[in-house]
Amino acid sequence: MALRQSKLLAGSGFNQSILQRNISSSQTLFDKHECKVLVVGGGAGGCAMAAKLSSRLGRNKVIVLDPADKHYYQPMFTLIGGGMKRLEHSYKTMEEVLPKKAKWLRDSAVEFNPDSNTVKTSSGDSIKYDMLLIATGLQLNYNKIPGLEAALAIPNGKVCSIYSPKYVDRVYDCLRNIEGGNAIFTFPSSPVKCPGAPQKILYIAEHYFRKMSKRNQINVTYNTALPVLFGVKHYADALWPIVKKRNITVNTRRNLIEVKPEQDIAIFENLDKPSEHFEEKYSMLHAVPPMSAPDALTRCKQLVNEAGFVDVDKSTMQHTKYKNIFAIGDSAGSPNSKTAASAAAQSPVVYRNMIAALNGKPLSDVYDGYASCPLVTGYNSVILAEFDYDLKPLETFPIAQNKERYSMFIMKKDFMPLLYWKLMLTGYWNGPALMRNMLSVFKFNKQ
Ligand code: UQ1
Repeated sequence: MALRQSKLLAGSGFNQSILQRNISSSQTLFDKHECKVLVVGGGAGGCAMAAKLSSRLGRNKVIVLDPADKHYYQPMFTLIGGGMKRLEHSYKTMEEVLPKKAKWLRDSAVEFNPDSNTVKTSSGDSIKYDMLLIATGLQLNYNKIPGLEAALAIPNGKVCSIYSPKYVDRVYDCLRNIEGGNAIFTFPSSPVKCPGAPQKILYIAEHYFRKMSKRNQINVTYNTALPVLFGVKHYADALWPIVKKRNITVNTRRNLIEVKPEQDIAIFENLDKPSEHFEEKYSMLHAVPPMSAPDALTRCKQLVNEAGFVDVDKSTMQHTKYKNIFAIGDSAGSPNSKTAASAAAQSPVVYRNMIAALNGKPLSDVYDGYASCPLVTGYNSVILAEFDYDLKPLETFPIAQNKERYSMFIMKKDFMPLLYWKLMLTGYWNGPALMRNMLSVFKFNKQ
């Protein structure tokens, strides 16, 4: 609104600098921007790629489109839920993290027009690009579960969620407040970012209850829409004995469909027999929302696959139809697990392939589907799962990573945030492939 007003003032000659700005763009109410590369989304993937691309292409050749004022380090949210970190440790301002050589437009994409190489923003501006990188991430659809938003709005309530900065502080409150009864943890029937996270908070909570000597009064249940505990057998085989030993009830194919906050009841459906519903009374409910690519993206049918994610070649990350469009991170339709580590491993591939495409050269770089998930299993242990498109372990360290380890917990808690802020967002971290190759000389040691 303020922007629109100042444009009108400029038209009547009040403000010299705004006048110049308008002349340099257009004489209409809406700006027309042009750039070599447009990056939609300034999250982990978008920010890292903007750093790489703007350093190569020079000042103001790259535009980053993102309406947010804060950039959250989301892998910290499970630790915040467990009271190990604070929300204010998890973010920096967008201005601090976006590369100085790129131009930041604080606005959101509402319309993708890949046939005319333009993106329209919510304030009516249009951006014309030579190359487009889609890095929007996922949209959290808490509203898709009746009663859930109402339950999450109750002050000091029993329902919480690590997935949003709006709700993450409620998680530790719930852990502290529960005295007895059912603590229920969910995993939805949709693609999710960091599919290990719903389980990490389960293990942290269970450990917390033991530490506070209230575990005997609390039944701990994990209701997952998936048919498995974890998609990679090597790690699922390590996790099943942990849930058994810790007396956690795991129900697979069980999907949260409604919350009744007045009665503290959660309703689940059996995905193998949808007419079968279960009403479960909770003393605490950790809800993971269904997720999708953002609406602006899914509305553009030419860009997305059947699941609504950007239809890219899984090796090159280039759009299957539009050769000047690439995707990185959670909005990409490549069939990898959606984690920050995946975006890190995709970044050198996307970068080199985008530069090749800009120069009219064939694409030569290939993403192997690498994803990693530090499965936090309590207040001092992590199983570091790392795997590729074939769901085969692709591990960095010359130790058995399917065991709970304190060293990996320290890496997750103290080392990863530093690596993220200092190396990933600045475009220097390309995932652990180089480290893995160097450490592979010690692999004879591995059980
Ligand atoms: C990683 O690259 C990454 O992205 C920056 C994470 O997210 C924060 C991770 O959690 C992990 C484990 C990796 C992989 C890095 C190593 C050193 C194995």
